[in-house]
Amino acid sequence: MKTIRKIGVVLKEGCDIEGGQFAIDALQKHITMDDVVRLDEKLIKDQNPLYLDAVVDLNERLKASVKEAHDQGEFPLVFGGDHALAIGSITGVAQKEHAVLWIDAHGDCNTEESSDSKRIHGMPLAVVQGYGHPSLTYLVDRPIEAKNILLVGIRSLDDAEEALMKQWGVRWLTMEDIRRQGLEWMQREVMVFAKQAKHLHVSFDCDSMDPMHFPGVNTPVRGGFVSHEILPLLENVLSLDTISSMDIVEFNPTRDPNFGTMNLILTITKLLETQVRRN
Ligand SMILES: [Mn+2]
Repeated sequence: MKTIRKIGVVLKEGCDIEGGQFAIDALQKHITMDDVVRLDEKLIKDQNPLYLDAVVDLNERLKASVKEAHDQGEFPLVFGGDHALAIGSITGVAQKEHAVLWIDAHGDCNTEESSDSKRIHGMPLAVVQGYGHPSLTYLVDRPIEAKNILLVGIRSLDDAEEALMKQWGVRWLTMEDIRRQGLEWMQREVMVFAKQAKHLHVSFDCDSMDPMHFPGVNTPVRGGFVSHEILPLLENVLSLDTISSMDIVEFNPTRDPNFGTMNLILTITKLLETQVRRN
């Protein structure tokens, strides 16, 4: 039985939207964190990408915490905080042939050149492949290969970002594909991908969900998943013994009046605890 190490990351500077900094406080009412990583506000400067030094410093410390957990045979479960933290949560565990399942409304494959907003939370999946600002890619010891990446739930890509994803050979399932081909098709595609992985990291962005029911996110996009579409998929994926780490990101409790997003995070955490205990 594996121990889960729960790591909270207090971070909103990757997206620069108010409210996300309270995510860990809100989650700690229900979840005991083993470690909490905070941004060093002294490092905040106007930079491109936005707040680069502060986000790099945070990811360096997060990477060390995740790596320590992983090296001790534990399962790092990282709560955020915006998606910029995936740079640390993935580089801390990445081994040869490491695969990443990225569940998100967005592609998060921008570089500081392609990005209009210059926000690092739109860049982590580029960075872990080794693309982007050198201060960010400096954290990458073992780039994730495009063939070992699958994005699911996509419905908002920037044009330049989409061109990069095509060029790199990253594969993604859009929400449109999923609606057209059906949930069973999605399940099959994801499980074929996940089952061939030697080591699997799951990055779950709460904005993959439909904001009508799950509004507690920084950058909502209409037309996302509902619970019964995503929970069976996660249950299957999390039951694989190759899954070795996960992050749950972009929770903004100030936009979650009925606790829809909060409750979903608690449900996924319980699901993971049950599945990891079984492995
Ligand atoms: Mn994201």
